[in-house]
This record gives sequence, C-alpha cells and structure tokens, in this order.
Amino acid sequence: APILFFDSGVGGLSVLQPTRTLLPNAPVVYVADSAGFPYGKRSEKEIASRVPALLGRLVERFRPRLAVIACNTASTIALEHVRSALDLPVVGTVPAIKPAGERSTTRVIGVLGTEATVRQPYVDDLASRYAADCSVIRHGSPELVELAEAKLAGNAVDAADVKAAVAPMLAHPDGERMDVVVLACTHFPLLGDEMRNALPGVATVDGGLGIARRIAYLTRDQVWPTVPRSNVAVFTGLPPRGPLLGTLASFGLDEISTL
Ligand code: DGN
Repeated sequence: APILFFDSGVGGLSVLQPTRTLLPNAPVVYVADSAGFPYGKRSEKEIASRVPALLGRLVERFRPRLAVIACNTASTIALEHVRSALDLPVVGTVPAIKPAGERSTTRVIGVLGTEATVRQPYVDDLASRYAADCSVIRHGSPELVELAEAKLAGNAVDAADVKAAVAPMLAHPDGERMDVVVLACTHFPLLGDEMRNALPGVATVDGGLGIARRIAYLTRDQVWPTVPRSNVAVFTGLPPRGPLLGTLASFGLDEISTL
C-alpha cells in the first residue's frame, strides 16, 4: 500500500523529497489539487470541506497505508476534519516554530506562509508554546507560491521577485534582528537558493525532514519493495505538461493520472 501525499500544487514535493531519502522504495501517490489551487485564497470553510471530501475519494481509489497532508494551509485548517473522516493514519504539516524558537539567538523569528496559514490561531498557540519570548513576524505571501510553481514548471525565477515578496518581513520594526524564518508553506523550500539570497544571514527552517521521520516511524513495520516501482502523480485539474513532467519524474513520479 502506498504513502499518499496531498497538496494544492507542487509544494508537497518538499515533503516527498526527504521521505524518499529515508524510504527510497516506498510506493508513493502524490496528489496536487490543481483544480483547487491556490488554497491561500480560499475560505476556511471551503478548505475544511474540500480537503476531507477529496481525500475520501483518493483513499477509496488508492487504498494508501498512510496519508500526508503536505500543505500547511490544509493542515492548520482541515487536519482534524480529515482525521475524523478517514480510517487511516494522517500526518499533517505544522509550521516549524519549535525548531525556530530553539535556534534563534536574537529572539526575533519570522513565520512565512500563505495568508490563510499565518492568521490561524494554531500559529499563535505554537508561538506561545515554543517561542514565547520571541517577537514573531508573520507574513503571508501568495507570490512565493506562484514563484515556486513557476520554478518547478521550468521557468526562471527572478531573484528580485523573491526579494520583494519577503521585503515586508524585513521592513518590520524588529526585521533587522530576525535571524530565523519558518517556511510555513511547503512550496517555499522549493525556492531554496532564491530564498537564501533574499534573506541573507537568516536561517530557514521547515518541517520536511521531521515529517519524513514521522512517516518512517509510523510505517516501521512495513516491508517495502526491494526495487523502486513506478509512482503516480494525480492532478485534480488540468494534467501537467511541459518541463513539469520532467520535474515530477525527478521526484520519482513517472506516471500521471487525473481525478
Ligand atoms: N503548499 C501550501 C501550503 O503549504 O500552505 C499552500 C499553497 C497554496 O495553495 N497557496
């Protein structure tokens, strides 16, 4: 039985990647809800009903061992709805505020996600639990989501656009002292170098490796195939074309399907 990854787009590939490093032969179904993309602009009500309904259909079709909501927006809003609707283990994506709090020496951290994620009370809870003495600069950026999608579709990303997208954080009264930024959207680690260049001297943290370890732990009894098999990418809207197909193949997703 495969591990099912779910995101609105290609962001979940930043969670799939470390998982494939730990479990290279685990069969994978990667789902991009391209018909619903982007989630950052949708209402909480929409996400809370759309995500469990879609996952229900996907579970019926692919019978996964485990489902991973590789999207912070969907996780912070819909994780509990999904867990109560499905009868299988569900792993969510939580903004990596805890490691950021452990790492910051200036006690100024940033939380960079979608507009929907950064305003979730869940983020306040994590901040008061793990970074209570920190100034927390929140910023929601739909632009960075689009830039990550463009990059993986084979388009050049303009460094100036990434800089402009993070500029409001740096312009915050405490911005100059910010030394760690939580990439609280799974699309953002995919902007690797561009992101580091836009935030010089600032460390970034994300949940990818932690989630991969959690998946490995939850599937520790599973005997995986000894050789990799083909893995499928499912798109709910228009199927991917052009260079995106090569990107998906580089993540081991060599079969394309639609829902
Ligand atoms: N990748 C998603 C996240 O982690 O929040 C959201 C992307 C989007 O649909 N805006």
